[in-house]
Amino acid sequence: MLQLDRITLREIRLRLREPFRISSGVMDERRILLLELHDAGGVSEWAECVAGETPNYSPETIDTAWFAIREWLAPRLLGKSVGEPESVHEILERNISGHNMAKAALEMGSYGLIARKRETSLSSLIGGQRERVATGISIGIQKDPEALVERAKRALADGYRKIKLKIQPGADVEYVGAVRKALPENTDLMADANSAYRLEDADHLVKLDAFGLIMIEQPLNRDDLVRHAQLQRRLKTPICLDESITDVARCEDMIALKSGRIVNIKPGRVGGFTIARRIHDVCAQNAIPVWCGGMLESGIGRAYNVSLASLPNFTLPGDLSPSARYWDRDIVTPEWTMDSQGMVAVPRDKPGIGVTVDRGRIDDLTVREEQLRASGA
Ligand code: OSB
Ligand code: MG
Repeated sequence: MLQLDRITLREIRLRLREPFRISSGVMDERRILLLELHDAGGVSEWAECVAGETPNYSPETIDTAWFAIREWLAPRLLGKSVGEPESVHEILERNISGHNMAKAALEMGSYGLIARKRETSLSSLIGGQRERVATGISIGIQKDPEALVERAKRALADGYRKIKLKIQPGADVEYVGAVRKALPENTDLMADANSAYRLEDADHLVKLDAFGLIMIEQPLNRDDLVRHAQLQRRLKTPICLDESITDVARCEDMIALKSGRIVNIKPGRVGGFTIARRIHDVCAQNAIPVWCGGMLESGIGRAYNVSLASLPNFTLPGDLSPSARYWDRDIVTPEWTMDSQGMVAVPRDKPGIGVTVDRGRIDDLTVREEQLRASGA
């Protein structure tokens, strides 16, 4: 049972150790929306909204999410009794379309809070099984192929089990080819285009087939399931969809149309754990491998992703890099670390999200704060 009597929204600013460039934009400082969910029984847990600063990856931003949570979503939970975290999705979904990242922050926070209340780990609450999850790195677009090769070599030496290279027109075949040549043949390499191409680029993208990539992520626009299917018929390399998969139906359509063969699951993009788990199950039934994507989360959002990635069909390494890949100092203790085999430990022996939030540091980083309470409270 869950009864939220207060939700604290905060915006913190956290500077990335280096700018992260993808085809649709560059980030150097993250504006992160954190939520603290307070249960009437006195227990609380933290959650993170993964919306970015600009609507390039998805239509949502930190500011639209803040508004949606305050105006429409949080009022549906505050002051009400909720039996199971599974019912939160439905409560938030009814007659409110979109705003998946805003919904996800509340929905996932409800799972975290219930785990904390039951003194069980988030991973066990959702049926996770792995003690450790395999980790990949996502490397942003670099100024030239040499710089990218240097990054990729370092990542391999660090132990990462999958290396993802961001690409865009003008920084693709030559860049990926240089990395392929410089790394051992058996290195799992992939590219992520973040929708930078059109179907007319198919002849060009076919050149990537020469590099034996384990997948190419989201080459075309999010709504282009039919075009992705046309492109997949031309490519040997499996297409993995990210931006396109916003709900279970979209995943079923991908399978029916053969628009892709692998799915990147980001719980924030699909509205939370309930749908993330349904997509995981649909994929498992259809022999579609899945992996957990990242949105440059702080240590709080990372905790949710690591727990999700402990489910059985997350068979490919996730974008779950350790804290030090992103930040000089994270906002949780212990910070997220990776061993030399590229594995991150799932905190299955700790209650709730499994990390302690550094409240003093968050206070220092907070630029805006708002308390949400049940109306009339
Ligand atoms: O497409 O996966 C993506 C970051 C921001 C927006 C979109 C994406 C990404 C990443 C980052 O690739 C992965 C990570 O968090 O390490
Ligand atoms: Mg992606």
